[in-house]
Amino acid sequence: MNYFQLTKPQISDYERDGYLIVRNFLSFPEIEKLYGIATGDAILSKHAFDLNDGTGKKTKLTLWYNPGDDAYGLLTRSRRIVEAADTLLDGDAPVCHFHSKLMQKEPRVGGAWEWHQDYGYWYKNEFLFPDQMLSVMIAITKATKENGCLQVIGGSHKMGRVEHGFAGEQVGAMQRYVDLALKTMPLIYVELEPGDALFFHSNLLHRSAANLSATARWSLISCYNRQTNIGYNEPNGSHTVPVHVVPDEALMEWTTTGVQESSGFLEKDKDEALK
Ligand SMILES: O=C(O)CCC(=O)C(=O)O
Repeated sequence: MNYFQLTKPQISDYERDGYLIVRNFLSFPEIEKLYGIATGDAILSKHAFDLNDGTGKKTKLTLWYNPGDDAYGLLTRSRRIVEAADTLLDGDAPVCHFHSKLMQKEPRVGGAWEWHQDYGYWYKNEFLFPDQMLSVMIAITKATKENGCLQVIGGSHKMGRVEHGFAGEQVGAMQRYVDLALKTMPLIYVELEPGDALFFHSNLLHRSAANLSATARWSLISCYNRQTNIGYNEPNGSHTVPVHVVPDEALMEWTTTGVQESSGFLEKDKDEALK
């Protein structure tokens, strides 16, 4: 397996744009294995919940805090992701995993995500340093305009945190600032092939439209944080536990399964802060 490392131009692109797309981050056999496990994963389905968007359409996801030895955990903990996060995050404390979400945007019903910054949510959890938090989205299926791929406003992470209010069961950025950002910076549709990765800053404005197509859009989003960036109002301690890194080969070579009950799932009714 090739040793993956971000290049200097990739790092500069991330700093300038607040996001970075890495094509073929996972090989075809890796994504095939992950997709096979995810689609037959009874524990994943058991802990999935629906989130209403502003129009009452539902989007389904499963969220957990502790990455284990299951297929998703081995990817989330793989050297290539953790080292890339370490390169892109501000500071030098160990990299921790905050949480992962398996997004299951089903055909014709998968609801929209309103314009927001992840730090719009995480600020409410009283994290102080947005530059020490980022997310990595791995496309498990193709993500296209038609099936509601992620949209981002390039460079919007440089605006700092925008005020957020509620939009359906989600949190949405103040429309006036979204409109101004759209007038000033480019809107990008992040179309991905299975196995592509998107790294994005916690203050990058992003959203996605409903999936009105006939194909599902599934992705894994893992969020990382520096150990010294404490979420004073975040009950789960995962975000200060350094990631136990595994070799990139683990996903293919280790015996693995679907997500485990010990992963620490978010149950929607118990917690109003969804991320
Ligand atoms: O997967 C999507 O469509 C949007 C997800 C998102 O915006 C988020 O998790 O912050």
